[in-house]
Amino acid sequence: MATKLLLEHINVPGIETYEVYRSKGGYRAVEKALKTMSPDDVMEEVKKSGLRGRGGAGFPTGMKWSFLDRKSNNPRYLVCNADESEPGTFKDRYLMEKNPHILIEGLIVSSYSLGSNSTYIYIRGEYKWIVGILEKAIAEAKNAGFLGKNILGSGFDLEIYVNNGGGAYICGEETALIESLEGKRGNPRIKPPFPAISGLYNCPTVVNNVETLATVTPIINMGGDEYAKLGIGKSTGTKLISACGHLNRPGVYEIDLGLPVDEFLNSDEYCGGIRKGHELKAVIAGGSSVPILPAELFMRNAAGEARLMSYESLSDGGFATGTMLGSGGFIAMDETTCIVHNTWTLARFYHHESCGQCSPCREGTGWMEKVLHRLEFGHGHMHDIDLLVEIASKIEGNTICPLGDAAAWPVAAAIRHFRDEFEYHVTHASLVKDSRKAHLP
Ligand code: L3W
Ligand code: SF4
Repeated sequence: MATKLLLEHINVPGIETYEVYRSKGGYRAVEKALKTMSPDDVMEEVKKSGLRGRGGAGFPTGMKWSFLDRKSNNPRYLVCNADESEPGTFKDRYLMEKNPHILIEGLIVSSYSLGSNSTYIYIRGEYKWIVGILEKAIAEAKNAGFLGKNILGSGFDLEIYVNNGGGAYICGEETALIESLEGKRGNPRIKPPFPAISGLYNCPTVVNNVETLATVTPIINMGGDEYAKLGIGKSTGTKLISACGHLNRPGVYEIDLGLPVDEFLNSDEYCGGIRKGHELKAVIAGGSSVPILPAELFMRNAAGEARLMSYESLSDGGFATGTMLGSGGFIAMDETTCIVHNTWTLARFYHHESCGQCSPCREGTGWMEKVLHRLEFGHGHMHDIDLLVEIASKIEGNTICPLGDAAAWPVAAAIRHFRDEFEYHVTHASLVKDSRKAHLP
């Protein structure tokens, strides 16, 4: 039976209200932390838990917190990254919409540990209706004495503010988010300095994803050591996965890290298998920025060993056979999917969302989109396929922020694993042209 920490009460009627959340043991973590623990004790529990950033990078949360410059005389800030814009990723939306108090509770405990008296939730422009849900939860928590001045007599003051973004994917990159929060255009900054040293208003800042900060609530309740017993190896605990595509049961699931991928795909507790009469062809396992892999690379090997839903197992084999757990946006595609079409669609997205600061990303994403358009609509040449690989290699590692890599990897991986489909679009150009006529933009 899967462990439920974040989604335990998700279907309890009224769980989005303070009264019901409290009746289910809500705000116990705040009471425990502020009455019985020092800020450093809280950080120690987070370190012991082995929690890693749930937004995509998987960076150890306790280590990130320990980088925060505590000697600075400037204020310190905690910023919650709710700019969930990665295609295929909708787990933070689900959590904030259905159980906002678990996030607010995690934010209070985390702010106490980091010494942040003003904490911000930066939420993507398209999630406008969730702003009201969060603000209501914040008002309820304040009314109950869990926010404001001298919380529970601890001497700790905290206000939480919600900031609605303008709808740009790039504002999910932590330094672009900070620029946007300061009222500027959301252009990523060059790192270092990392936000831990110079972040919001050039003050020490920690930026963590919604799921990461919500998970601090159960970690404090159960203790870091107990949390670390869940999961596998350095992939401790549970993870929210948003599953979509050609599945019988798409949705948001909380899994114990280390769950075999084939079990996640086929069990009725999770995705319930591929839609009737079809076969799995490919999977993007961690949001659109991670390499696509053919179905066979997710299946058991000859020795019966399974590929696991963990940071390590999914990246096993590097770019030859591996991908990433990323943000947990699991996109399943059956044999009706055209990989060329899919790759072109993603290339359009990244070109549109590039902030334009660095030439390899600004120009490269544009060229990849153009060349893929040629191939998709039956006007491509054989040499276009290697041209795409070359453009992707010129972008990778040569840009200010990870959007460049995120744009390059899906294209490179699609050609690495499905080259025959790109070739088919050249060798069967007239067939492709006919089938695409109706879809020409
Ligand atoms: C202080 C150091 N801090 C690293 C911090 C750094 C950041 C974190 C991880 O991109 C990825 C991206 C997307 N001193 C530090 C330090 N840090 N060294 O650790 O840093 P990094 O650069 O590895 O990652 P990132 O810039 O946070 C995130 C991928 O995730 N992704 C994202 C999807 C988008 C969503 C969404 O819509 N919600 O999740 C999916 O795979 O491509 O590679 O905080 O400051 N020495
Ligand atoms: Fe902007 Fe792309 Fe450079 Fe990131 S990699 S800073 S999105 S141009």
